[in-house]
Amino acid sequence: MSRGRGVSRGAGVLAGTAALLALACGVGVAHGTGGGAADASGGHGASPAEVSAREPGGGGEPSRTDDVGVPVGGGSWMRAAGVFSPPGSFLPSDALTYDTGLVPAGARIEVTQFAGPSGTRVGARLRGLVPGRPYGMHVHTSPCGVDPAAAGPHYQHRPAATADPVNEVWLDFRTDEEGDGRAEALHAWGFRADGARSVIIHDRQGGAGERAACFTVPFGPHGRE
Ligand SMILES: [Cu+2]
Repeated sequence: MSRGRGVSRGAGVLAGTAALLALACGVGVAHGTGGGAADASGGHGASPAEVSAREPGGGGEPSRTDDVGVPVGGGSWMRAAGVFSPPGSFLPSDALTYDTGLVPAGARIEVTQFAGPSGTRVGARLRGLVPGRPYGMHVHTSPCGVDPAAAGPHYQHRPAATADPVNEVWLDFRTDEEGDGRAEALHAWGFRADGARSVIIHDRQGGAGERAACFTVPFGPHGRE
C-alpha cells in the first residue's frame, strides 16, 4: 500500500499542476489523456498546448479535466479537476457553487481516487476558498444539479448502515491562509460501479450541513470490476 500511495501522491501533485495550468489557459475539456501515472514517472505529461490541440475551442464546454482508469501500481487511478461557477452561468460546469460566499466562482477543485487490491484512497485539493475556515465534504451518490439536493445522500459502503467516516467517505478540511485546503480518506473497500458520483462541500464539518458546492466525479471500481 505504501508504494501505491507514494505513486498516487506524486501523480496527484503533478497532474494537479497540469490541470490548473490547462484551466488557466482556458482549456475546456480533456478526457482520458491517459497520462496520470506516466506523468509522475516521466515528469512530462500533456502540456496545456497539447491538451488544447486535442480539444480545440472549448467554448461552452464544462471546465474540467478527467483521467479515468489509468493503471498504476496494481490498481487504477482517477483524477478529475474543475472550476466552480454558479448554476446557469455562461460557461456550464460540473463544479457548481450554491453559496459563493463560501465557495467563490473561480475556486478550483481536484479529486483523485486510487483503487487498489487493498482498498480505495480518495484525495481532494481545493483552491480559492475562504481562508482559515473549516469545511465539510463527502462523497455523494448522484451527479450535481442545479438543485443542491440532486447529488443525493452520502455514498455508503453498507447501505442504510451507520453514517460515519468508516462507512462513508468524509473529506473534512480547513483552508490555509491562502484559502487552499486538502483532504484524504482511506478505506478498505471500493466503490460500487456508478454508486458514487459527486462530492459535496458543506458549510461545516461532520456528517451534515448546508450544501455550499458540488462537483461531479467519475468515482468507480476502476479495473476492479
Ligand atoms: Cu455531504
